Amino acid sequence: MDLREQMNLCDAGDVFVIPANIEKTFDQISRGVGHIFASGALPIVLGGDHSIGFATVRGIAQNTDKKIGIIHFDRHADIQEKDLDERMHTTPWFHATNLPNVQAKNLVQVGIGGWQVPRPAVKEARKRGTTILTMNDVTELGLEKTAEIALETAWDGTDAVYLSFDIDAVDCGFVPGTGWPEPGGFLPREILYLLGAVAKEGICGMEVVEVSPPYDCSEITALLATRAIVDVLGTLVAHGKLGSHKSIIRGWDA
Ligand SMILES: [Mn+2]
Repeated sequence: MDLREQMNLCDAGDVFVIPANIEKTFDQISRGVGHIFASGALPIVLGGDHSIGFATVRGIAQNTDKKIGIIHFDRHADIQEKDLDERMHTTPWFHATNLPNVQAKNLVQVGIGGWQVPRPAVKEARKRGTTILTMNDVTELGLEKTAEIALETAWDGTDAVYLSFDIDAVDCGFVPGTGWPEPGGFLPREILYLLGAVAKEGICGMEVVEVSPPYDCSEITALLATRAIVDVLGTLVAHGKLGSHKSIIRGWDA
């Protein structure tokens, strides 16, 4: 498949953020992503660290009256309320699942089990009843069953699903260009399979986060991030789901 024959691709450029002011940065990201989403385009967001997950989901959630589930690939749970008294890259899902149309029961977190999974996050995930599939769970269940559980959870009573891919879900041997490299994660072919398997049902947006070019070698991390995105886009086309998100946009009639 040639994606350029199937869709119009546009680089909307960077969101104008203020790195020293994370709350203002969140507002800017939500406005930017919300604007793209409300236009009917499918937002594909390249982070940035995982703090943006709250702002990206909020941007979409604010432009629909429908419910949104989240499929989250990561070695980290990222669901504690604060870190060093701030909202940051360990906290997006606490705040995203406080949004009125994003429920914690529709958040599925796949690949968790890095050495930096703080107790406050585990406590919060249990309290809110998110679904965590650790890397060991994935190994025992197999990829196909893992994708099935992820889809069932995220789509339970929802109208759309957001896909959040933290590159550190992949074993650090394949992704040196990230801030929290973790041994023992997915193989590239495993994560590409899973991303495709969950994208088959359609998505209302996608982000790839925690890619850090200054730490990268031979751009191999950036290459995997790119491959993840084009595989998801190809999957949407192959399954007739490209543009399926438009039906949930508030005020959209086509
Ligand atoms: Mn992570």
